[in-house]
Amino acid sequence: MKTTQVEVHPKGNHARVLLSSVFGPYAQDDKFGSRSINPMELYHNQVTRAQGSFSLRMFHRSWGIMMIQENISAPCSVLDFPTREAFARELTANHYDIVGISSIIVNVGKVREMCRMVRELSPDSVIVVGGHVAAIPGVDAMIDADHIVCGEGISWMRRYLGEDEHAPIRHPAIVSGLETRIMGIRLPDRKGATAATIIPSVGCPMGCNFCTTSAFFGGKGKFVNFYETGDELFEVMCRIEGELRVSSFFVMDENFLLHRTRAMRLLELMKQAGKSWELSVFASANAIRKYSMLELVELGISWVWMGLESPRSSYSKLQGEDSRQLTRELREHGIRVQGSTIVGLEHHTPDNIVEEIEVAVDHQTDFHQFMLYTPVPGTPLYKEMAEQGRLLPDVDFADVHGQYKFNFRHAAISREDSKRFLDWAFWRDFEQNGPSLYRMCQTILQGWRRYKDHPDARVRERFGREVKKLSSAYNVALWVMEKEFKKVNRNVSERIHKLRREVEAEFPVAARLTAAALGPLLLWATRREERRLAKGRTYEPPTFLERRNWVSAS
Ligand code: B12
Ligand code: SF4
Repeated sequence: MKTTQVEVHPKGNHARVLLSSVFGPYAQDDKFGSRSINPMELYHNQVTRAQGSFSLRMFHRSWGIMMIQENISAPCSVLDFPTREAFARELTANHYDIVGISSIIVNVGKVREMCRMVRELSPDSVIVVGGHVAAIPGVDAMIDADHIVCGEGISWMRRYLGEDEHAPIRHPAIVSGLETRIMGIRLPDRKGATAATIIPSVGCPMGCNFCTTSAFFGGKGKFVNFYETGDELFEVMCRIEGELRVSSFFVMDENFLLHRTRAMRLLELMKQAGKSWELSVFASANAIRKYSMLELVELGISWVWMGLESPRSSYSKLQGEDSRQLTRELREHGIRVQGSTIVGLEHHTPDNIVEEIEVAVDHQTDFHQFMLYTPVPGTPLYKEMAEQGRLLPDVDFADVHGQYKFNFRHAAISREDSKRFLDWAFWRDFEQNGPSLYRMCQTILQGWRRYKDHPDARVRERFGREVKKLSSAYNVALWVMEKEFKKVNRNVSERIHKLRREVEAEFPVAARLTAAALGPLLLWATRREERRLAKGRTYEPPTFLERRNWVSAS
């Protein structure tokens, strides 16, 4: 049953808890809802998927269950990315009073199977299902769970275990990405080399009608803040900086810059303590415009994920901003931009959609996510479409993720064409603008040139760190991209050549030497990767099993 308030578990915080994500493998078609086009990856799934061997490949842990584990005092295991066998093994090797399963909507078939397995292998366990899957209308009839939790899970689990739900949130030290691969090379998972993930809040008060995260955590005007103030956030970041030896943070907050007071206080503290941090953030255009470029740079904003939508759409977050101008400006200040464009909005037609995609591509962002306009269960848009009788029957939830085909009847575009336009958007962006890695190199160089002599040592240090990569490994990559891209678009290849020359003019010795020494090797690795991908090579994340408060469990 869907629950908000429940009785405390009879064993209170002595209950043993298993928290698991859904099982893999993911990047294959199977009866549980895995899909080859839906790998457990961010970039290759929805951003760089048309970029072949230049696509950025990496995995991200399931942060929701890591957050819950860190904030309960019960003995608790987190099992992340298990196989079905590993899940079965854990259920039988240990007795669990509570089995929590975390899932998003596409994976509801896996949740069903996992509930079945728990009933069979650990019949005394209480099954709790949380995450976005809980938003499916009638989900209780689809899965055999005891509790289905909508919304924020830390407070729910604390209540269920009889703990103080209002206690301060402890933030786990999370390495943001793992097993990064690009151009056929797997980068070493060195401590400190990858950003740490910080989650200041969940939800977003903007309440766009299609937005699933906003709807799930309360909708328009609502969200759940884990850290209200810049002081709290600074303290968490300092601790994690030390634990993971990082200076770079992936800030997982739907609209970080919207909370200006908190961000400006964070900046003040960073300045006082001389912190030269890099922050990757999600932010809407109107929130970005609340800051001067210098403020953004001083705050260490080095990557922004920004919704571009359509020049004709009615979403208030853009408010007539010239998002092309904003993108250009951000990049000129060394801030990488990841644009996000929705394909198949209500006003799109076969006649205007190509032009709208061209406008999106013309933003020349570093990265570009394209997504189909998708009514997702739990959102106002889904309700509206259901009321209008426009949801297509018989679309498997495993295919409702915005990277395949429409799940609703569009006024002007057919289901089949939705996929064609989406695929074309990814291709067009790649073909016109080149590999994202090349575009990032452009942004890094612009930032370095502008800020290398900046009076604030924190700023100089940050751009210095970034440009170090450009003068070595990235310049090797430029050499390879220039060669390989001739086959795709000669014009872009020439632009890459020009950039490489500029980099080599700035760093004549290091950049030239590394390109000459390592270029042929990287070219070989890139071509080998291209062949592997053509043969259907996919990547899967490793399984993690982590226990907390475990000793006291006996
Ligand atoms: C990191 C991430 C990923 C990672 C992997 C995550 C993982 N290990 O599963 C990657 C990049 C691989 C990924 C892939 C995909 N993702 Co994703 N992803 C995210 C992202 C950016 C952050 C998730 C997160 O950690 N949030 C912060 C934590 C704290 O929040 P949370 O996970 O929701 O958890 C809270 C509650 O939900 C609840 N809860 C969660 N689990 C449980 C379990 C129990 C027992 C309980 C009680 C409570 C509970 O408590 C938590 C704390 O409050 C979200 C966007 C977002 N802002 O959340 C999208 C998001 C979850 N992804 C989404 C989608 C659609 C996908 C993809 C299909 C790609 C795509 N086409 O968009 C693929 C699916 C891959 C697959 N095969 O399953 C959608 C889900 C939509 C939906 N309604 O189901 C989201 C919301 C993005 C969006 N706005 O559309 N994703
Ligand atoms: S601004 Fe972005 S995160 Fe916020 S509601 Fe709109 S789409 Fe969702």
